[in-house]
Amino acid sequence: MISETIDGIVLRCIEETTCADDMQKINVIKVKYLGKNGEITSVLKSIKDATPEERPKIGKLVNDAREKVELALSKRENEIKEQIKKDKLISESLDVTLSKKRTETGGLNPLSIIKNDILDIFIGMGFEVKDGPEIEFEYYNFTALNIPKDHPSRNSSDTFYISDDLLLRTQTSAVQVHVMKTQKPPIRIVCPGKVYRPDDDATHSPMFQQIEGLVIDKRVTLSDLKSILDEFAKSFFSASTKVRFRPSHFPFTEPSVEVDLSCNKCGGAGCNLCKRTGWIELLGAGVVHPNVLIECGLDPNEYKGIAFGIGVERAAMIKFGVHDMRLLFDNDIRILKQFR
Ligand code: 2U9
Repeated sequence: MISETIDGIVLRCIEETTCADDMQKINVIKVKYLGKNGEITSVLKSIKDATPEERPKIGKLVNDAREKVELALSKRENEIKEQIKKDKLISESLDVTLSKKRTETGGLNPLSIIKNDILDIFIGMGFEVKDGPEIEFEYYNFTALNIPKDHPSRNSSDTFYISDDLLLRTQTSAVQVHVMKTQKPPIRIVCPGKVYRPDDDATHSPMFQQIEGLVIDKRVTLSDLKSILDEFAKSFFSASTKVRFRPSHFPFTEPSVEVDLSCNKCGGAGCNLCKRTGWIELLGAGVVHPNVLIECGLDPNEYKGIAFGIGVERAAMIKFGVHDMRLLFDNDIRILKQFR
């Protein structure tokens, strides 16, 4: 009987489908039973030899068989796909409790750390940061700052000249001259940047960084300068730091002062850092010379100025206890790592 033959085929196909454990085997079974020359297809082909009454019965039997086989195959196919997904999830699972691999990261050079610290303190007091060219006219670097033609700092032993009137700036005060000539007071600026002088030893480098500050307003005095530098000293060292002014001379300020901070290591008692004096010299400062105001187009009877200057390398050496400036430029990772 043809129905028994078909039942047998369906049973075998379902058995093989249940045992198949990958998609390749499923495809082989599909071809074997449902393909062009497959077993179920062959039964359908035999319809041509059947009597007209038998034909619809055979057709129905084949269709039912095909339906059962297709259902079994698609069910198994889904099971296999589900299993593949589960296996993948297990093989690709992450152990989030594992400790991570250490990665080396870079860091700022200690000089940049100190420069940023200093700038932040002045920005907090309302100063604006301004920069300018490193190649400068001698007029902005010297003449406008009341530095006489015969001043030793103008000698080629103290300044890198590019031509008669062009040089590598020796101080960032030149930037402040540009600002004074173009901006109406009140002015409250700090000018950080590289400066160049032909010096080279443990405490001097041919290139170093300065931060020069300037305030121009109708009424600013030496006492305002003292308040600003007091505030700076307390933020830079500690709240108990004291500031003292000693008389000095700079052509661009009158009066001029050297500014000492009480030693942050011994608190003023005297130690090796402050050379037993209790004080550390960190800045130069003063009241802007009237000649500088006039040269920059300001009337000294209307406007006053106060100014100060800090060497960034010196500040870093003091803060980090480094005795040789060259260590800060050498880029030896073992040194630089200590100041992160
Ligand atoms: C203008 C007028 C005056 C800025 C000043 C100093 C004193 C000073 C040094 C600190 C250490 C340079 O890097 S260093 O060697 N600076 O002593 N700088 S008063 O005076 C100015 C600036 C701009 C128009």
